[in-house]
Amino acid sequence: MQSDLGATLAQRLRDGDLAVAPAVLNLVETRTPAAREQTAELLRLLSPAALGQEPAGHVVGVTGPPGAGKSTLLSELVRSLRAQDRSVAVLAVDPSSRRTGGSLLGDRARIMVDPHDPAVFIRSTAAADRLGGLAWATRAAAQALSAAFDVVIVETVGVGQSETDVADVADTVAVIVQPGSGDVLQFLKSGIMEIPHVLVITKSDLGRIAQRARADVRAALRSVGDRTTKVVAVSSLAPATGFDELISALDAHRAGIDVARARRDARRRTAVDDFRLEHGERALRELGGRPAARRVLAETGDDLAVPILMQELERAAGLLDTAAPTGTPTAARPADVAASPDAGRAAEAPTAGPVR
Ligand SMILES: Nc1nc2c(ncn2[C@@H]2O[C@H](COP(=O)(O)OP(=O)(O)O)[C@@H](O)[C@H]2O)c(=O)[nH]1
Ligand SMILES: [Mg+2]
Repeated sequence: MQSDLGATLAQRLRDGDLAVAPAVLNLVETRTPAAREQTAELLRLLSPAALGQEPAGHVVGVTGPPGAGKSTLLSELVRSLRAQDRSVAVLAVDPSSRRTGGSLLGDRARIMVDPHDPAVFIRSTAAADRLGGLAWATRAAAQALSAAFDVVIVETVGVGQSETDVADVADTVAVIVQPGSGDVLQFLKSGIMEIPHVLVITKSDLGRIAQRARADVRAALRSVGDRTTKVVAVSSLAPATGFDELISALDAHRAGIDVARARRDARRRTAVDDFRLEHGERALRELGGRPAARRVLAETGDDLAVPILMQELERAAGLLDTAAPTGTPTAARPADVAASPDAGRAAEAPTAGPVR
């Protein structure tokens, strides 16, 4: 692997070269130590510390149960964004195995875009290598691509956990539901599901049932005291409706938040998660748990990339001190970690609960 690949790709993204997107995905999805090093360099060079500002792209998380209409909606959303002359990258995280049966899965659409449009990039990634949550590569890709694309959409499938996961990479989280999704309403009301920034009801062409869905969702949000989530109804079938309103709702959310601060907090959460995945729950406990990790990170700069934050945690945990004499009572063994970067990941048990 080219030893300055991360730097080369970072420079091309900084220059707004959208054609580099496939190479960026190939790099972040490669799991060799050399590739991980180049990915870290890529992220470091695209961090606000290096850029002097947050990458300008709007990262939008789109999540919802299978069959809700996400792919069909994204085809139309991409078209609408392109009509506004905004470049779009879509990173779709596919659940690689079909965990549930049922007719909803029988009729799946693909995201349809103009294959000759150089300002649109679409990539599906399997979520198989990550036990719960968003693939590490997808987070890295979203961060990197937001330096060049106007909008980066991260699509995940599920309800209950996926909107929480996607919140660590997205500025704005939109949850997609179709009319008659009683489970989503229950999740909202019971607090199992984090309240999204925008709630989208699909298939509004279905008429009465769609109108009732909108009223039910509004009532569910009110019942948990939410007054900020925008509820938008769309129909993705021709003639598509609601997409200007959807884009306005996404833009309005982002305009109303402190992006730098939200991203800083998300990068810190991600660094702690990555530390745990890499070195195991035990290493995190030795460090003093999440509160101690958060304290370590609170001392670091606001604008640092995740790999740098992770190094700070490793330093605090004594994991970077490879010269430590043998017999030093450290919980984690740097040599082992280096030899098998996935050891920590593989050792993690899947978290129970999320419905995907
Ligand atoms: N009537 C209607 N059907 C839709 C609409 N959007 C999607 N569908 C259908 O719903 C099914 C699932 O859509 P899909 O985009 O694959 O959902 P995903 O699993 O969430 O990606 C497909 O048969 C679509 O044709 C819509 O706006 N109106
Ligand atoms: Mg789909």
